Amino acid sequence: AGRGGLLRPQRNAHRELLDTSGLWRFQLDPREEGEAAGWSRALPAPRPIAVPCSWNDLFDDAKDHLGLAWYQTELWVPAAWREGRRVFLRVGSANYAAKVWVNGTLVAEHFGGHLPFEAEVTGALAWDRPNTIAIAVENKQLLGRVPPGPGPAGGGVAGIVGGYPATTYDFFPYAGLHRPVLLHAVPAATHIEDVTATTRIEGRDGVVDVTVAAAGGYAGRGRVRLGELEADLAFRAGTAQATLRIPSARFWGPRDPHLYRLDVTLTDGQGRGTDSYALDIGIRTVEVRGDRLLLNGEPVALRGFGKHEDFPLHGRGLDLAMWVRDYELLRWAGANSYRTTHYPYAEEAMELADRLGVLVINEIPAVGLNFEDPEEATAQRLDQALLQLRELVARDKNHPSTIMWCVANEPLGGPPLGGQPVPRAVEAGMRFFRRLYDETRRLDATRPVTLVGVQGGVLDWHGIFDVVCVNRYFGWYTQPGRLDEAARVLEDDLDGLHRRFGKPVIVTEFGTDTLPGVHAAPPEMWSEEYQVEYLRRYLDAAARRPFVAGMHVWNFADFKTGQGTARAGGMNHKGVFTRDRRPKMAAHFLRSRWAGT
Ligand code: GCB
Repeated sequence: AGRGGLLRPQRNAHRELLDTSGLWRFQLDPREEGEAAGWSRALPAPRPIAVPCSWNDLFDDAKDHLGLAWYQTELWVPAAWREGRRVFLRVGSANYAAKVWVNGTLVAEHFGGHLPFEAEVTGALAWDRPNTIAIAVENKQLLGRVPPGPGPAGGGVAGIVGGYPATTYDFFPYAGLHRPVLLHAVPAATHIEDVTATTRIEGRDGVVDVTVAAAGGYAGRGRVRLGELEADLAFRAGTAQATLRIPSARFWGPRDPHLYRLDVTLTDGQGRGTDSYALDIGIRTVEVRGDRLLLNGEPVALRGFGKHEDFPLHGRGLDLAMWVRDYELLRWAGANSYRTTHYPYAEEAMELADRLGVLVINEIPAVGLNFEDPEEATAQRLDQALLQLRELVARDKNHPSTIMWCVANEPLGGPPLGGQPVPRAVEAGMRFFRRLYDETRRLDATRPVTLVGVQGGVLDWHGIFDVVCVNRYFGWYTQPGRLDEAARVLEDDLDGLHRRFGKPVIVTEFGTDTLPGVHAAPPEMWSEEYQVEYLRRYLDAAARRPFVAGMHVWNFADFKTGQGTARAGGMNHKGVFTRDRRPKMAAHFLRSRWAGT
């Protein structure tokens, strides 16, 4: 709780948790009259809505509504929380901007659609009646936001985006309360605000460095336990550190995603616990050495996908069944990795990745950046990007599955697909990305940082980062229908990137729109055969190049987009699974390649 971090709330002997998920009341506010009219206390004409869930697929009149809308619920807070407790309200994700009221008192305001925020509400609560929680959310596509709305330069890749609703990116701008809203209570005297666990490998030993932050400048004692091991914590000005060494440790990785339970406890003068927090950690290292990406000191090759949080009706709302199925399908296909394209995913998804040994490139929502847009917009975006980066690292720093941070997807510094870069835009991007790179490393020096580049885009920016990630569509957007030629262009391109940067290269996107059931021999675009032959050529090219540290197919599954001429049925069809997770031929092909079956 509080400034220290974004620890996921948990229930234990000292902590309480109340999940408000369920049916809330809902009302669109297209004229933005609700705040002045007191809608934070009661909605004049509400209808029921599910939380968490996007609002767009639930009501016809809300489908393309990206303006203001109100959520409201009422609940009793347990009387036991009244004494000796501080109570916080935590919103898992409100896409994009949100204001939160408790019993008519404004308690929080937040920008950014995919990361949690919380506010202390102790003083705002009532104990003799139900409490009213109201959250106003809007997802306006504005120039200074991250992701930005369409600017004068258009933003995004013309012809693919720019449909309806207009966005700078190629996915539907789902809006609403996408993750659970929680109330949680911690001890009032002091409580654990943050825990940071970093791990090292020394010979066969695993070394865990733990930093704990406790509220109110806590200067007392505590302890940290890891299995049989235990260390004392002596707090000064609210922080304490300890190091634990596990002899002959089990190192976390896809083959053995072993997690150790780390228990942190604050203690009183008699050594009795006053607060505690438990964390499952994996002991592993990630490192770039020359042109190799190393996991636990060994070269690793990522096999997997770009994804979306996207499912019929739920939209981007947390769907645990979808996540469990998706991880099962990743395993089925023999994948070991994915990227959180193009925004941070649910904490539950990160927890599953830890447990199942899946390697995650964790990305902030910086998609659709165009450095030809006005300088003022770029300055606002930098602030938003930094904020989201800080929140993401605070939320996910302890997940062993997060092996890399990604600060942007396909920024433009000139026309895409091979146009001439615009020097002023290239320089603006250089300053922007250097700042993001430095800030990421300052927040977390234990993980490589990357940027995902667009085909034909600005190459200079990659020089700043630890790993060169590129999206490539030779054989689709260029060289259409000409797979052999596309493969030659790809190979030259990869070798050029290697010569220039000498770093590991990951092809973070490559794919073709594929309509299930459409067949063609010889393969033609949009057919299942074409997708297979395209993927085969890309994987073959990578297999011959040890500096290629990963191949992420675009996309895991078909996903909803805006309406436009390039997206039949309002969908991007580059999935190897359909939107309802049925395999196309390409899924079977990948399974035979990656899982060897
Ligand atoms: C890209 C974008 C992704 C799009 C994809 C496509 O490069 O990163 O968001 O969906 O291309 O299919 O055009």
